[in-house]
Amino acid sequence: MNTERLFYTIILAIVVVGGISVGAAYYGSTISHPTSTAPTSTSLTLVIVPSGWYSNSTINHDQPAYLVLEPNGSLASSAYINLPAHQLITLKLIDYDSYGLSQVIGQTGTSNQSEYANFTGTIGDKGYMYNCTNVNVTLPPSSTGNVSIPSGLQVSNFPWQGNNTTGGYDVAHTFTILSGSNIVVNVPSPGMSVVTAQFYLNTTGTFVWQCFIPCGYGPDGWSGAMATSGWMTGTINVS
Ligand SMILES: [Cu+2]
Repeated sequence: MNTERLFYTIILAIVVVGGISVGAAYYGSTISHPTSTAPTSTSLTLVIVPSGWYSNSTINHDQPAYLVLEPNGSLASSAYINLPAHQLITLKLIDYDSYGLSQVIGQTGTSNQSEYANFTGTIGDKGYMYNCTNVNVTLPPSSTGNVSIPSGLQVSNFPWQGNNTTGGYDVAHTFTILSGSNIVVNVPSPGMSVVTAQFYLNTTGTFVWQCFIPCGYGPDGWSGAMATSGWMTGTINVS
């Protein structure tokens, strides 16, 4: 290869690699998910991703988000979710966020609202937990790993872990359906886990869903994702 050709080969390589980098950055900064087109269904599967690209204009661009896993396998925005009234709904939360203890639960950032560590409004006020690597459980003798627990681990709440100053609740996010300020359904989710729960919604209309673990940015953690529809809050239409 002569010197001139080598020069242009290097330039081409820089352009190609640079172009891929720019393309990846551009894609990352503009990614958005379409509104769900799935028909109203009795099953709702939500994926919690830890670091969506929230904004270019802040160093806090990494924000967690709930996304709807559609029946065809694609991900859709959680801003508007349609659910049926008077039918048993099976909710599955697939939580890819990291495990951590939440010390403060509550919008004020000063109160200790442990009700968000409880399963509320679900059948039996309980849920089922899979991939429970963060929880002390006894496995059946034939089991080689905790993912083989066939029916999941029944959980009614996640108790405070550790001591008073450094401990917390084993809850990374909640999927909480509100009627006004009343909790209709509360499903807590530890990080790196799968949680299922079943419930009925017996009133038609529009409801707010909200995560109640302050996982956004700002001094109290209630900005960013926590205050943005399709991230840690949204609307549920029950019909
Ligand atoms: Cu959250």
